[in-house]
Amino acid sequence: MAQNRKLSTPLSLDDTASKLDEQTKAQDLSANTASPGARLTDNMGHAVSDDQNSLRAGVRGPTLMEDFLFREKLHHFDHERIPERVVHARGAGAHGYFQLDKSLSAYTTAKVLTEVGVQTPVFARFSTVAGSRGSADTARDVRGFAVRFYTQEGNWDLVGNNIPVFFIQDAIKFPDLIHSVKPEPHNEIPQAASAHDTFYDFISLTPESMHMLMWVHSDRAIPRSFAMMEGFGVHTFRLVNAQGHAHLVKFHWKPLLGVHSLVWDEAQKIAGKDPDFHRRTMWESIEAGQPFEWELGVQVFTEAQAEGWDFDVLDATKIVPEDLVPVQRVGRMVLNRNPDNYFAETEQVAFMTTNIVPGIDFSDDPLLQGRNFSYLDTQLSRLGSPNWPELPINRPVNRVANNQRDGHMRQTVNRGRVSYEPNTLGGNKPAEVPQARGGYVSYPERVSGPKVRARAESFGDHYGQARLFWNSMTPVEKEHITRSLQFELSKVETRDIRLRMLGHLERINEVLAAQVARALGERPRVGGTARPGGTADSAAETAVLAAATTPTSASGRLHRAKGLSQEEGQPRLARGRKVAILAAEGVNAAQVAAVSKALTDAGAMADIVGPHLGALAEGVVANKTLANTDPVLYDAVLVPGGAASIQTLIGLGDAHNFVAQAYKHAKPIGALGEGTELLTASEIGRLLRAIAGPAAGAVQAPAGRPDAVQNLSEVGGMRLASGAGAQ
Ligand code: HDD
Repeated sequence: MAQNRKLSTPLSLDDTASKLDEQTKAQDLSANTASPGARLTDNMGHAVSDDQNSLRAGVRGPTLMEDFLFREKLHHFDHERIPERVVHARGAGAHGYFQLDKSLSAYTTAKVLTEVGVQTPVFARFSTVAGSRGSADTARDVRGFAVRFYTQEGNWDLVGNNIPVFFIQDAIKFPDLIHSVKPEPHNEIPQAASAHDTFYDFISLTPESMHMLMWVHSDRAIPRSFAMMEGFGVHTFRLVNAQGHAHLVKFHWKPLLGVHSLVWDEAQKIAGKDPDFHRRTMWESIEAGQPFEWELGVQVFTEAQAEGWDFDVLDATKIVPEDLVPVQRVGRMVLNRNPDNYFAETEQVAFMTTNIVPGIDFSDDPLLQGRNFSYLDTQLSRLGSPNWPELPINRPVNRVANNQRDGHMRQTVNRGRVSYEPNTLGGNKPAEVPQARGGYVSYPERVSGPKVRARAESFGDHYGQARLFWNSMTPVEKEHITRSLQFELSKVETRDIRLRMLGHLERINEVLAAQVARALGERPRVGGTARPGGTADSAAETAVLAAATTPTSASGRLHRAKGLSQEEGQPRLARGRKVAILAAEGVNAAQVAAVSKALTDAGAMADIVGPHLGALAEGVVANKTLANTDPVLYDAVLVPGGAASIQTLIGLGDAHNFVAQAYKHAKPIGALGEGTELLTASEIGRLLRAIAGPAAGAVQAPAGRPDAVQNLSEVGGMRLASGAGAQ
């Protein structure tokens, strides 16, 4: 443990790093883990005899200044908080590894992308953008998707998002964008929400944001789980091979569980019922031995290819459609270890876009170029000292050796008198590393041009890919985007801003704009397919909305692109899903056992939700109650039989609400044996009879949820359970 280190074993990065060369990052971090000792001491090592009372002059007298124990304890406490991140303040992280399956040596020299089978330790942090550190996980927002690879060639940080494009093209607009979305400065309202005037004031004056806006109004902005979202490096990066030849690349993370989302009403309710919903899901899943997993994908292309497209690959508001360049899957990231300490690891991790390794380089994307300044800069204000790279979570696993010295909170005890280069007194070490031996050399891109403040004309199409995205959505996805825009824009109080937004939507899709216009009480310019109230609530209107597409531009000549819809082509697994088993005393224990086993076998989790905690039948223990949990926290609900159990549940309003709300959110609801009686007694009984008939068993989820697990037989073998026939 650190406290027991002798001074003769200095905390030299040289020394620790050479040891770390043979260790994994996991071992590195645990070496810094302080477990509680047996003896209570202050920070100077003095044993404490009384931690209950401050030192006073008489039992009822004033506290004495000489109480160094009290003062030290309060001094530390008073300084425990550090500034939260100005964006992405709320996040959760996990450790794991990345393993390459397919070498990219044709394109890059980076060992992490060429050494097949090698496991590189990683730390990933997922975040919302706008909310502060204590805000709710399920706000409608972009999710940060930041991954650090602790490679043998230094740290490589892929600081991405779960959306492949961004609001702005030039980093000089980032402070304006963020000021507009953050709570308004006069009253600090609203928290973690973009549905307010300042955001749409800025957005409506920034047409380049329209493509991103379509994504944030889609279900991508309310993911079901971190494990069910894609990640994107967003920018075009460069890969450089051993011959010095460059290719351009976009990085992707593809979740093994597929891309799935909440529905908006559910997301809002979860924000109150369990603001930690996403971080809890990740924590519990990893603790249960179910890692979060993604495949790393790359789209590799040449400058010459890019020149042929009708959009600019340096423009971060554009994707490279997968139809033009397929995503090759080259490796897998497995997050399988929760942090030991949130502050030490998740809060103090300092990602930087400038953390790259030989063989990977930047492009001239002006957003990336600006980010390359911002991340280093922000760490100093957040972490307070230029020595933040010494923190265990930030330290690379390979050797660090240079002539940087001193500064606040310096941990390293550098030996010797040489801290400059060139020198003879220290054998001129540490010495520069030639490129052939792994020294970083920037790609010698030829650059010339007048010094200007101007946007390239090739960045000029702001609507083409917004249309491409819209056209690529399925009917239900289109309806969700429409409803989301109706919701957010109806909260904008300034009519002029709402009208400006409608003007942009008209350029994306007329029917979409008409639907939103009606919800805002405005006359649609075209179509008239919408009605007051705004939603497409008749079959005919839904059909019109679904069919509505618009010719696109800036799309590589595509009208629709694959990989954008999350309803099409995504695996729908029981794995990672959570089921509520509603039960009361006298529940059919055999059915509960069979269902629980089937769920566990399929990698799903289950809670037994009862009127109270504790035993309900032989071997059946409620771990949640109708009062302390809620259907919004589950993917499906199952009601096993047992006459006494069902009679109790039928008498409880909360049980009725439980199934009704699950139904409202289009979740599968299943019943076994007498369990059907609860469903028929509840207000959804009529509907359920219409859909499924009076028979027991799994009920098809109603439409309206593009990516719901479609029926209970897909949720961990419910069919098996009902087939077990233990009624
Ligand atoms: Fe950023 C944090 C992702 C544009 C400036 N950003 C931050 C994080 C993520 C991203 C995931 C959280 C990292 C963590 O978990 O600690 N940011 C993006 C993406 C962008 C982007 C994908 C566009 C493609 N960001 C962007 C711009 C700027 C910044 C244009 C400034 C010019 N971002 C920051 C920052 C943060 C940050 C202020 C806050 C905390 C931090 O860096 O460490 O420097």
